[in-house]
Amino acid sequence: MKGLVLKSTGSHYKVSTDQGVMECKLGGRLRLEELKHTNPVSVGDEVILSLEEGAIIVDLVPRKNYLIRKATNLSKQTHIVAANIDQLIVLASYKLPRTSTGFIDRVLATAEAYNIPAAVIFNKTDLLNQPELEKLMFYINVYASIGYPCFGISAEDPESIEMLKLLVKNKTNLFTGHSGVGKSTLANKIDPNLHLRTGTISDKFNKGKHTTTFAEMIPISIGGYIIDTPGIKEFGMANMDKYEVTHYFRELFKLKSECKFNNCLHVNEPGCAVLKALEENKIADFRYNNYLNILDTLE
Ligand SMILES: Nc1nc2c(ncn2[C@@H]2O[C@H](COP(=O)(O)OP(=O)(O)O)[C@@H](O)[C@H]2O)c(=O)[nH]1
Ligand SMILES: [Mg+2]
Ligand SMILES: [Zn+2]
Repeated sequence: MKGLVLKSTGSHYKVSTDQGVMECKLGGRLRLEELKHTNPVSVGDEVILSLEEGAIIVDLVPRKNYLIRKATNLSKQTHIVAANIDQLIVLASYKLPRTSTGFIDRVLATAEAYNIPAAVIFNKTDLLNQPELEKLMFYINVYASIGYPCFGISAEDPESIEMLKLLVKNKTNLFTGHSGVGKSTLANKIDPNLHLRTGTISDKFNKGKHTTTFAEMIPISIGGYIIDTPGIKEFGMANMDKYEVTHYFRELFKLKSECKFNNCLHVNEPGCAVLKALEENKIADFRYNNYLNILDTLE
């Protein structure tokens, strides 16, 4: 029998099947994988169940994609955040709290690296005055021109919620973003039956803790799922090769073949098409600076 993993607590898995939701355990062969990953099976995984001796997950359907992070600072193990994600939604806000473009671009680059389509949504636009709205529009235009669905919304605005519903409907959506940007509030607006806890107290409590916090995949009434993930801070680009990073900034990748040297890092090389485009204002300074910052962390 096939099933879809909605939640894992480490030893037990909540699996949705034709016969309803079941509590399952992991079969022996899959448990061997625990050497590599703290959780060999994650939310979003399609699994094969055996019901002979209790409900046991005996196999895993190959994943379309998955997102990992390092389990702890010390261990070599990785933690699978979620699998088979249709869309990663970076929830940001211009103010209260301010989301840096550095954060947004790291998440977008990670999404590119893991083959996950991404969108950038700026919440809390109701808090902005005219000059702030104009600055936000600048960022929105940049992301939209690169090809990311991107718009500003406000949780109390019905039209905003309709736009958000269109974006998430019938997809498995991973919501990510700093604590306090409105992830839970918006999920509750998308599906008022959810009653997720809002406010930042519980999130603050989790901050800085390295114990594994598990994401949960929540079915929504309009079709599809929302995965609200903690632990976004650790979204790793740690193992990335410096030369790889260009591939994960779409607008840089497009220019790469025009650079004089094919191992160009676009820092100060002669004949660099990226530096030329930067000078001609064809790519955004902030995106380029965020690219350089990622390179720095890899050196
Ligand atoms: N002004 C304003 N406040 C919002 C908006 N969306 C959420 N909030 C508030 O921001 C706080 C954090 O929201 P929450 O959903 O818990 O954020 P999460 O940590 O990302 O899940 C709560 O007090 C919400 O009421 C919005 O669009 N505008
Ligand atoms: Mg929340
Ligand atoms: Zn170059």
